Amino acid sequence: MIEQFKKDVDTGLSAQPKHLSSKYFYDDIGSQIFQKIMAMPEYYLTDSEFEILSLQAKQIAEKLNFYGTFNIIELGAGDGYKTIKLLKNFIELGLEFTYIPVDISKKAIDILLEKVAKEIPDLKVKPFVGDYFKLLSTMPNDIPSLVLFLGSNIGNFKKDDAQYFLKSIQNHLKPNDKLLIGFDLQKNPITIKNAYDDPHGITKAFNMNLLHRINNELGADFRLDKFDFYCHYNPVNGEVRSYLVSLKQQDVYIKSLDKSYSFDYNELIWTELSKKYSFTEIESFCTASKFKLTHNFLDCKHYFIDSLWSV
Ligand code: AVI
Repeated sequence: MIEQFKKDVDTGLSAQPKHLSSKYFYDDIGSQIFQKIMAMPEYYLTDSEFEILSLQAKQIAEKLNFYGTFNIIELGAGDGYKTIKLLKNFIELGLEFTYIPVDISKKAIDILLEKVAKEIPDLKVKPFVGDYFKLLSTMPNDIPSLVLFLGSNIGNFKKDDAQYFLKSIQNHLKPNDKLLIGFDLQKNPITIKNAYDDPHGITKAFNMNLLHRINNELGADFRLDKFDFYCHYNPVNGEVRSYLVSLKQQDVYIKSLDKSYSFDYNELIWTELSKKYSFTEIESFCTASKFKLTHNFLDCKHYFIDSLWSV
């Protein structure tokens, strides 16, 4: 894990233009900051998806067409805030299922399990720490699965990577399985801009934590006061791009790589893509990854879609 982190940091900071992957945002501190982001009034994604899973659980259950027991496999389970609502609703509807949260972080799974045990003590839970596809390839043939990939996590993938990821999920599913996937929709650009360029500075802290992490884990000497945060939403292509900006010409040394990296005055490090989708893009992703679109569940403001796909 640390070797891959070192390699990616070296590749990203040696590239022109420089980049670092947002997948490294989520150490313990980063995950806590992300909780704060999700609680911000400007970050509408959480409320929109929560509304869908709260108010449309019955309709989702009907569209699943599952008879008898099934599995709910959640990829990148996170804190479970929205999923717990869906699980509770499914239980109230009398559905019988086992919840299988999957995450590469044991800590994330442990926190989630504690929460689930408190809120839904009778729920059957079979957590899995590790690779998504490893888990998917071990699922039995006789019980159908609903795979959840919520929160517009797909929006953090570049287009080709997203396509490859969705195709890989499709390859691992059985004929009766379903995928419920969250997409953040294109909307008034000001609403989107405010969700990422927030006035509280929380998204800035989320990005800056990446430098803090490189300092701590790789022995770098990034001076956090010499970098700033910038983000931009382009309504033409639906991309929010986030950056760190070097506030002066400076060199940063990374001990574990025994290498220095030069930053020009105002040079950017691209840290994150948060893609916002049109209906057409969602449909073409679905078709290109060989799924069939069963139903789109939207919130009342039409900000967000949980899209149900069949194999
Ligand atoms: C996890 N992911 C869907 C979030 C997003 O909206 O792209 C991460 C995030 N970055 C800044 N704010 C939230």
